[in-house]
Amino acid sequence: MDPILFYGVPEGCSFGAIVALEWSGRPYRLCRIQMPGEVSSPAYKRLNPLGETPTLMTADGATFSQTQAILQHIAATSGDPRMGARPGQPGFDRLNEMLAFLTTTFFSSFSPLWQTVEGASEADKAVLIPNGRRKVRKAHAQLEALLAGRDCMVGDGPTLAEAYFMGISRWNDFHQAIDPAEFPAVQALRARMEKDPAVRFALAIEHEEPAESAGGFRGHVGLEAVLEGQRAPA
Ligand SMILES: N[C@@H](CCC(=O)N[C@@H](CS)C(=O)NCC(=O)O)C(=O)O
Repeated sequence: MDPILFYGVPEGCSFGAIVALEWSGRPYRLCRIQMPGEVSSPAYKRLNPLGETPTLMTADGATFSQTQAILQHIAATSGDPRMGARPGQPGFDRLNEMLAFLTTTFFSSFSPLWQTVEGASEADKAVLIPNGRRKVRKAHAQLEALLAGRDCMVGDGPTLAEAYFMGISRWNDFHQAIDPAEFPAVQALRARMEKDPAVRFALAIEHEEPAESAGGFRGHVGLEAVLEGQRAPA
């Protein structure tokens, strides 16, 4: 069985895992999960009790969540250099440093701003918006510092870190928390990565537009079909 990535739309943080799967060169399928709604349904929670995307179902039918774990699983099944360094190789600690920064600080800096579109009262918005903008600004300033003197986050890159970064950094387009020109290294990295065929593929998939895979994508599968398959006798 091909591994299946359950990715959230619209604008989900699963984006980086789609890019990584494209880079991996290995066969995979995708399952589209609507947020909010389907992501917290009892059906989806049979695969991921947290009610979040992404979730990966591996070739042997096991499921797990957390982007960092999913990215490292994809890396372990691929020899593509864009997966980044392996344990003991130069760049491994830097890759983990960047992935941890992006999946914690950078990701969560947008949380107050997302709360404002999830039914917050006007009084709550008055607190959440300035707090969110401050956090997004600080996270961008920290990423700018981490990129000082570099074109990529790790070595000559790009790596899994850039794949994940691309899914999160576009959230500023929606929230307009910062002017990207204030952080030129971050802006330049994003502009370079926008040309990457796997990034273009992931965007097309999210927007349900014609998407050209590097070869590994074997099509979409529905959530019900996956759950039916789990029920079927071996
Ligand atoms: N720590 C998780 C966070 C996953 C997460 O928050 N996913 C969001 C989409 S970006 C989600 O599924 N949200 C659904 C909801 O809040 O209803 C990871 O890194 O994978």
